[in-house]
Amino acid sequence: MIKKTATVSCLCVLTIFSALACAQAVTVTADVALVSGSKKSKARRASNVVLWLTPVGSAPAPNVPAIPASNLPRLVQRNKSFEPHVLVVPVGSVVEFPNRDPFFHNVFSLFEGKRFDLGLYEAGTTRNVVFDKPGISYIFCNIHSEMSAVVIAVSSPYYGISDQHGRVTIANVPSGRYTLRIWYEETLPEELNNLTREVTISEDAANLGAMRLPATNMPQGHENMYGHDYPPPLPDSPTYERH
Ligand SMILES: [Cu+2]
Repeated sequence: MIKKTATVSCLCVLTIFSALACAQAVTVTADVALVSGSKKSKARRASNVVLWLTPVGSAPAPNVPAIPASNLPRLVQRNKSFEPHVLVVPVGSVVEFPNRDPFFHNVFSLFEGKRFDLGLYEAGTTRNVVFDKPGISYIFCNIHSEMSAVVIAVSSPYYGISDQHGRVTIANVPSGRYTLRIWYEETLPEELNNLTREVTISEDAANLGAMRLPATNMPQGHENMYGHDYPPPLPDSPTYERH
């Protein structure tokens, strides 16, 4: 009987703790817009802006739940492009790179972040990459210069990416102090660093408000995995798309 009572009390305490934890976790929102050229120019809403929050000071490091193998994040190669163009994952995530085109791709990332070369792989096959360190990885194909994507690995489960209206939503953020970081493809790294700031999240302060990011026309183009310009396609090669 005593044992049973102890178990019930234990369950009660656990329930109260989890209820408290739930009550303190809030949905953080923000609205991002881009400004280019002069500061007076009109801001435009932007998708694919990434925000993430990392706990500050003595706050315990958040537990990042493992993603089941049946539901891995993926960068699909389809119609000579990557879908999605921007992918955010917690550090340690396995990302799938399935080739859904009827021809070969050769996916690589060699310039920053996670470095890898998946080699040539054919239609219908897939490869996995573990993003085991925080950072920005620029993903390209060594055959099709027009293919590009970005994988952002963050050491926090609290991240979000803006939709077409510029709205970012980050669910289940416990109240507390965080460092807010922002990434956008067309904003220079030093500008992004300037936007890093500390924020306090609570039920009364879950909206980070409007944010304006300076957008720059970044230089287009990149080198292939050998550090050279892309050669013109060879129509007779089996690795290229046939028309
Ligand atoms: Cu390709």
